[in-house]
Amino acid sequence: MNAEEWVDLEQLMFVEEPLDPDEPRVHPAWLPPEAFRTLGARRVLVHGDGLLVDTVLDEVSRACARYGGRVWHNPSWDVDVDLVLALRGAGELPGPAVEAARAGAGDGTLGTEGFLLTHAGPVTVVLADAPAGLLYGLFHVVRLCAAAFDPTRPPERHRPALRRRMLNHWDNVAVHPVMGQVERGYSGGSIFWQDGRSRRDLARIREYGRLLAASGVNAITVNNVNVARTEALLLTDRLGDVAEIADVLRPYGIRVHLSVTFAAPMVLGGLSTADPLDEKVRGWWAETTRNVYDRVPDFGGYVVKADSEGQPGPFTYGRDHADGANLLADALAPHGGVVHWRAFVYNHHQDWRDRSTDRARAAYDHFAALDGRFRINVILQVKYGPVDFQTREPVSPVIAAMPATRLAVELQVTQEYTGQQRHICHLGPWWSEVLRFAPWGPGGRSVADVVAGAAGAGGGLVAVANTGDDRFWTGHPLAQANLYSFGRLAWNPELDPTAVLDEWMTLTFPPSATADPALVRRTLHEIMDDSWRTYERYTAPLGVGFMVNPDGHYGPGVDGYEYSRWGTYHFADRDGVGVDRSRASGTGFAGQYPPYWAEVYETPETCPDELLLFFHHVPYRHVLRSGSTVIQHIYDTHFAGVEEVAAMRRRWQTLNGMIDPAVYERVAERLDEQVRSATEWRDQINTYFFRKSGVPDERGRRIH
Ligand code: GCV
Repeated sequence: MNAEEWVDLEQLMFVEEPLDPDEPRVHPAWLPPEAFRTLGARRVLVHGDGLLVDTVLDEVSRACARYGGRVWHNPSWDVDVDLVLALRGAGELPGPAVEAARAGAGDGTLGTEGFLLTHAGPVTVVLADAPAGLLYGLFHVVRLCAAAFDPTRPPERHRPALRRRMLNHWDNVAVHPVMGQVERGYSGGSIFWQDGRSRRDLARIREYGRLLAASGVNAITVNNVNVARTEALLLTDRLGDVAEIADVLRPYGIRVHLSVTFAAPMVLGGLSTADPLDEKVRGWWAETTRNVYDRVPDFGGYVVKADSEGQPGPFTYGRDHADGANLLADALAPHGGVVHWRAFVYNHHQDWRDRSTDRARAAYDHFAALDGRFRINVILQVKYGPVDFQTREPVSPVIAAMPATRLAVELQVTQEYTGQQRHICHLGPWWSEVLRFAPWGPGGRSVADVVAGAAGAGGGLVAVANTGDDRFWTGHPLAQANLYSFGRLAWNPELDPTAVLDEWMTLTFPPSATADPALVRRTLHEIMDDSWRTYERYTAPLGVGFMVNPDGHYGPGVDGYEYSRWGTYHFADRDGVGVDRSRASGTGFAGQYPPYWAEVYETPETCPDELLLFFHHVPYRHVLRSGSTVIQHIYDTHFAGVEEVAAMRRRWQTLNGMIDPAVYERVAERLDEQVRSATEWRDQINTYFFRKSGVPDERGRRIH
């Protein structure tokens, strides 16, 4: 390839001049025009009508205009085509779709979001029963590239395992004095709000909706779960701003939800109470919710953080969380909405001297006894671990404890505790581990099964978003892969996270626009596949968690939380480290699990190494199941982690000149910071434990 061709390809890959002058100049993430080349060169027939069918038509038309294909919409005559995208039940189907249906492949309902990909002779056929299915089918064709047009490819039927696949934005409308525009946001400002008002950058929001739909996300909240006064107004006076966002996201099958404050009847309605059993309060919520649906007919519902970290809730009135959640559920029920009630409730004014109180126990202690009391349209939203989005935690015991409640699991795509998008930390493997975990023991139902629920009636999967107004959406360009992986795993939790990463790479760095696709792919895999475990190696060891700088949660602060009120301690002394959460001698947290895991976690001998210090306080010379001692493991993993990050940086440098220079530079800068920060982590952790234990490194490496 000569230099001139390369420049052309580079422009195709990274569109600096959008087709539409109103479109924002941002990185196209996993939907660069080049990813549509195969589709866009084909003759395509779109059959059906409706808002989302128009979206399909628009996507296909743009691709065909760019790459020389042709598109027909509901033609009344026979046309020769390569691809048919057809809605069943929308009048007489085009010939190839009839043929595909006759072949039997089209039997059975595809649901509101499913689709079938099949072939009728040389023609590729996508069938769906509802417009959203057609849109997902289209993005599947894009993902598959040429493979979608292989007539020998067996028919594929796709339906999402989880009905609800939601992103929560912790975006503030007004800039918070401590948390800023986006709480725990590492990608610039909010795409929705700026300095107290709506940004009204609808082109950017539309582009976001498109990316989310292509990953499988179908719901979103647009404001922080910590709801301050300005944000509270989104429910009433500023509802127009919410309606505007909903209008833009609707063509991509994404429903808007709102985070609301439990105190809204007082803050907004001027009532003297927010007591969930008070008739005036109930009336206020019913009327307010009716108004919301008048403006946003497909409004999704409310997300609530109550009696948690200072947010108001039902405890003030001597009521419990079921009373609180049911109040909102009753207001939403006539309109088909749901309330996501968060289970992240704990005492954030703990006395560090008190070793009997255990923050890990809190969600189960608050909620397990309420099982069966929640309305059908309440979804209890449970963080994946019992503490707070750590790099490693056991799966929350709440997930197995509430068979009569709809549960959603909450993940954190924004990398609050996993390197804040300055570090490469591909989280797909971690989420996959969580989703595949079998809370009742190996071979039993998985976490994914629980959140899918019977006949799809579960609560689904939720994640805190990592996006902002940054040019690359996610600050670190490679953090886009986490957002993409979340959507794909929410669609199908059984997907192999490395295969999902591969999909993301193919779309984001299309082989047809990449100088050496094999090198790029291999290098990205080498850098990203194991990056979560690398991050784990150089940060808090063996599941003990935290050890972060309390001021912003970035970088090491081994004792940063040790004498604080937050309930996140490691209890390191000269003899050992870790939290005794056993039933026999500790806080009893291990006993919150069903018998299989309660037994496994109960003793240091049976507890998996990676969670040892989460469950047990052990001497430094305790021998792990791996054969190493705890102290030697700490030294070895911290030295290894930094070496791995240095290797990541060297590998990245081999891509210089191979990919979009802006992506290259941004990642290169952040890798410099990752090497610096990982080194700091290594030195502080190793030095801390060397000084506490007095045990030298067996290999005599430098510890300060
Ligand atoms: C939105 C953690 C974060 C908080 C966040 C909270 C939550 O504690 O540090 O910023 O608040 O989780 O999930 O509600």
